[in-house]
Amino acid sequence: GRHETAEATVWSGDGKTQDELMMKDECILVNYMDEVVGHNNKYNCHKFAPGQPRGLLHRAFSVLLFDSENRLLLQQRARSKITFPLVWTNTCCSHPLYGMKPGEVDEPEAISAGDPKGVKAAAVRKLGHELGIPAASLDASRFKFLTRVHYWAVDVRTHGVEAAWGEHEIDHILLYRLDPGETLPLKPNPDEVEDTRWLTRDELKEAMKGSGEMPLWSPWFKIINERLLDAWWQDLDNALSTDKYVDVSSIHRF
Ligand code: DMA
Ligand code: MN
Repeated sequence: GRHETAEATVWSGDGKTQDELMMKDECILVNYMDEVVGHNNKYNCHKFAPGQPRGLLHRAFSVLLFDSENRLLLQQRARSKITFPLVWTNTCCSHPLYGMKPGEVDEPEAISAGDPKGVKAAAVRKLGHELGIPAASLDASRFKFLTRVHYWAVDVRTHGVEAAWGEHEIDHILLYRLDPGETLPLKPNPDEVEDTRWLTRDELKEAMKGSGEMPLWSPWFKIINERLLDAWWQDLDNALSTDKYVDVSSIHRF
């Protein structure tokens, strides 16, 4: 099948369905200080149900990939995603996982040093799995860890009496900028990504009004965009450094 083609070596989903990934992927459970307190599968972490009305707080990451003209790569999540299908969002969102080699569980010291290598390794892994970007074309040390965002959100489309799907995460924001003339090969994995677009700041503002062909947006990207990203992007547009936004100690709670 699809997973035995050459592309599959880039996508590397191991032939697993979204349901199987929900049971197999072990997310990292954290407390409000983003300290590791355990692990549990993606299914349990994202199930909003009596006894755990906001799921289980876990660690996540959001990649913002910009080209040298300061356009941001957006993705529309695949229709087969169990959580938040078909919504538009930032380049790549996922979770560092427990039990991976190389390891993806960062200790507080790595985060306060501004170099969470586990999260960066997970970002390389998922840029391959979701967008078909070969690991060899990425340099993990070029991810700029900016800050952390703590939020929860429910997918209202799945809101049932017994349970719903949602997110409750401390999200590590990673910025990656391409150099002038640098491009990355993209081959979106249809099990993960429905569509992609490179948008300027103004184009994104227009698109997020929701009246055009990109009507649905993820709750976390709406939060990140409104509260933080717009300021970062303004400085990218003005060729000012985003270094001043590196904040390894705060956890922004929205
Ligand atoms: C979860 O993303 C992470 C954030 C920041 C919402 P996801 O549901 O796309 O993760 P995955 O594709 O790895 O299941
Ligand atoms: Mn999550």
